[in-house]
Amino acid sequence: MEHGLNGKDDIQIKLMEEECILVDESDKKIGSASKKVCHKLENINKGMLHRAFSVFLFNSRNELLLQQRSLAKITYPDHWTNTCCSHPLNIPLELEEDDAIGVKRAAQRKLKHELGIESAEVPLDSFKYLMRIKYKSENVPADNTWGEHEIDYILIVQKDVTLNPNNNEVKETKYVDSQGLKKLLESESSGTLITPWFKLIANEFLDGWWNNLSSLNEVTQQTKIYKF
Ligand code: DMA
Ligand code: MN
Repeated sequence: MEHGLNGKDDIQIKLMEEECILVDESDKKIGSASKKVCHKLENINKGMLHRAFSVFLFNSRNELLLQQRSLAKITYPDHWTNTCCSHPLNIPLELEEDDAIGVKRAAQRKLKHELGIESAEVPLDSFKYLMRIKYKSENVPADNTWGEHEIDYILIVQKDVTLNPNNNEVKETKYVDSQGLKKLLESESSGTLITPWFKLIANEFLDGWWNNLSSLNEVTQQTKIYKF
């Protein structure tokens, strides 16, 4: 078995074959590569960058849905994070860039796959594309194999949905208000694991979005790519 996947979950190993979209620093498509190739630290260290998305789903009480990643996940197992993250794939429907529609289709696909949310509950026009954030994070689990280096599309949804989590993907879910989120972030010091991208977004952006859920146009910057 190849280095890095030895002993990992069979379903998650198979998902490493998904074909992601390689982009340059301006998010222009320059090719494609498997999820496995995209997340190998050795490739990230050579500058390989791919397209991703992060969904922040709020209910009608303005609470944010969080998930704890399953132990089976190859990158960042057991970590608490935002509602749903993944990658648009290198297929025509998910490559379409107008209004970030390809990324929204991918988000709809993964909300169903990870959390069991029916697509009818989150129609494409319920996603608001806000901005892109480029970031890099390395080496979790700490075996010098995996990392992230992405241009991450931020998608906001406010909907009351029915959850039916896939336990190969998700260990636990919970809704938090801003006080609940603060507590979770503080619990890192007592051993709670939190993904680096969620920490970054929570520190830099989230309050501004949360305070403007009914006027998201005021915080929307669709041509901007924040770089970290
Ligand atoms: C990758 O998420 C995307 C971001 C924004 C970190 P992931 O590791 O949860 O992807 P997948 O669900 O496809 O494994
Ligand atoms: Mn990624």
